[in-house]
Amino acid sequence: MTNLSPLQIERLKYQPKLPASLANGISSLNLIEGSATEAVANKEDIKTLFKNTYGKPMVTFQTSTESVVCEQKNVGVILSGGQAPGGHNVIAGLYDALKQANPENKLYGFLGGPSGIIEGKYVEFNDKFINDYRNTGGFDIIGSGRTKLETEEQFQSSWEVCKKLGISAVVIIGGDDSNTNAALLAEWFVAHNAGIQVIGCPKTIDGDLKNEQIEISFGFDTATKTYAELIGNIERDANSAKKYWHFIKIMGRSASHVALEASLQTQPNITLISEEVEQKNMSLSSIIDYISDIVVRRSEIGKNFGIAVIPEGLIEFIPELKSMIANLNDIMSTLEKDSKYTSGSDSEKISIIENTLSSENASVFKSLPALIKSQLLMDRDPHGNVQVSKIETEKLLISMVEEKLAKLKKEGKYSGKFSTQSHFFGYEGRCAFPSNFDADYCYSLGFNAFALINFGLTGYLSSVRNLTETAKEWIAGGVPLTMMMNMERRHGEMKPVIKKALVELDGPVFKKLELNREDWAMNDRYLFPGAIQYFGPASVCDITTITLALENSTKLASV
Ligand code: FBP
Repeated sequence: MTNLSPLQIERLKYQPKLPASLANGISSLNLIEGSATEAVANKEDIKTLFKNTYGKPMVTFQTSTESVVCEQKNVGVILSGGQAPGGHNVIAGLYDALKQANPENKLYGFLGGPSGIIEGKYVEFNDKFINDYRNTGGFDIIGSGRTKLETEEQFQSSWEVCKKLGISAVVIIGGDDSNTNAALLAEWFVAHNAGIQVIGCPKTIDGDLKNEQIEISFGFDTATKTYAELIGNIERDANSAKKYWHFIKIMGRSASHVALEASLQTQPNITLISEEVEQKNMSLSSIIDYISDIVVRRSEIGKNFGIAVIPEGLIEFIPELKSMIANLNDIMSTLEKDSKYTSGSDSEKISIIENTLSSENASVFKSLPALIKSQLLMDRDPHGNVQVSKIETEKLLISMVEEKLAKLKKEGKYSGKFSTQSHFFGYEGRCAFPSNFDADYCYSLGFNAFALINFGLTGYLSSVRNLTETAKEWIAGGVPLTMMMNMERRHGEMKPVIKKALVELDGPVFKKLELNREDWAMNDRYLFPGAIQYFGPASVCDITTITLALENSTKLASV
C-alpha cells in the first residue's frame, strides 16, 4: 500500500491483545463444555427447524499443556451487512490462528458479502494482503453485502463453491440477521452431510446483538465514540453561538443503544429513547409536546439553543406508526410483485397504499408529510426491514415542533426563537479506525473463531467475554446460535431469527439517563469527549463504553 497517512502508518504497527487462554497458542487449548442450551423463545419451533444444531452446549477455552494437532484446513470468510470498525482485525485474527495451527492452511475471502459464496467470487489471503489491513477501519478488504442466504439453491451453490475450494469451514462476520443466515447454513450443511462447519462473529455498531453470553457486538465502541466526538463538537458550537437547536439523528437500526451511549458520553439537553417511547405508549404528538416543553422552558431562561439526540429507529417504535409500518410491510411484500404498483410514480404508489392500509393505519399514513411518506415506501432491505437510515425523522420532528411552537406563540405561551439545524450521524462512525478496544476484541474474536473450527464445532457464535477487564483476563469460547433465536414476523411470514437486544428501561444504562435528564435539559452539562485516542495512557486509550461498564458492574453486583 502506498499513500498512507501518518496515523495509518502507526496503526499498522499496533499489536492487538489476546485473552491469556488464546495467547498461549492455538494448539494449546482445552475445550470446556457447559450443559445443553435452549432457544431464548419459541423453543419447539426452533428445535424443529434446527434438528441437527439445536441444544448444543456453551463452550469455553482454557490453556492446555497438551498440543492439539491441526489437519490441513481451508476456511472461507464472509463480511456481511453494515460496516463496523474492526472487521479487518477479525479476518487478521482468523488468518493468524489458522496459519499458526498449520502453515499449509488457506483462508479465502468471499467478495461482496454472502453473494460471494453463492457466486464463487473470492480471493485467497496471504501475509502481505492481510498486513496492509491490520487495525484499519472499513470492510474494503473483501467488501460486504446484505444478501440473505436462505434458499435451497443458494445453499446448494455455496456447497459447490466450498467443494471446489476444499473449504471445510465458513466464518460469517455479521449482525443478528447475518448470524441467522449462519445458523441456517450450519443446519443445512449438517443435514446434507456436507462436512462444512459454520461459525459466526458478532458484528454491528448497533450494539443489539448481545445477551447473557455476548456482552457487546464489535464496532459499537468505536462508532459511539466517533458520534460522541461529533455531538460534543456541536454542543460546543451551540453553546458558543447560542442560536441553533440541533436535532441529531444517530444510527442504530432498531434499538437505541448507540444514541443512549453517545448521549451518556456528551449529556445533551434532550435524548429520545425508542424503547421508552414504545413502553410508555407515547404518541407522536406527545413526543412533540415533550420536546416543545423543553424548548419553551429553555427560552424562558434566555436559551434559544440546545441539542436533541434522536435514535434512528424511533419511527418504528411510536405506537401508531409501528402498527402502520407493520401493516405497510405486509402490504408491500405483496405489492412488490404487482407491476401496476412497482411501475407507478411516487404519488400513484402513495395512493395505492392509502387505499390498501386499514382505515386507522391509512389515517396515520395520511397525516405524515409527503417526504416521509415516500421515504417509508422505499425498498425494504433483503431481510424485510424498513431502511430507517433513509427516513428523516429529525426533520419530521423539527417541522412538527415548529408547528406546535407557532401555536403556542399565538396563544401567548411562547416568545422565543426556534432556529434549527438537522444532522444524521451514521456512516461517519462505521469505518473509523477501530479503537484499541475494538482492535483487540475483533482480533480475539477472529482468532477464537478458528479455535472453534479446530475443535470441530458448527453453528456457534465466537464469544469473548469479561470485556471490562484487561484483555488478558477475557474469556474466549462459543455460544450456540440457536440459543439466541426466536420466531419473528418478516416479509409477512414467521421466521426464525436471532433476537435483538433492546434498551432495558430497568437497566443501569437507561437509569443513568433518566436520573440526569431534567438537569441536562435545563443546565448545560455538555461533555466534550474529543477524538478517539490510540496512543497514550490506558485510562484514556483503552477506556470502554459507559454501557459496557454499567452493565458489567451490575452483573457483578448481582452475582
Ligand atoms: P448491521 O446490523 O448489518 O451491522 O447494520 C447496521 C446499520 O449500520 C444500521 O445502523 C443502519 O440502519 C443500517 O446499517 C444502514 O444500512 P445501509 O448500510 O444498507 O445503508
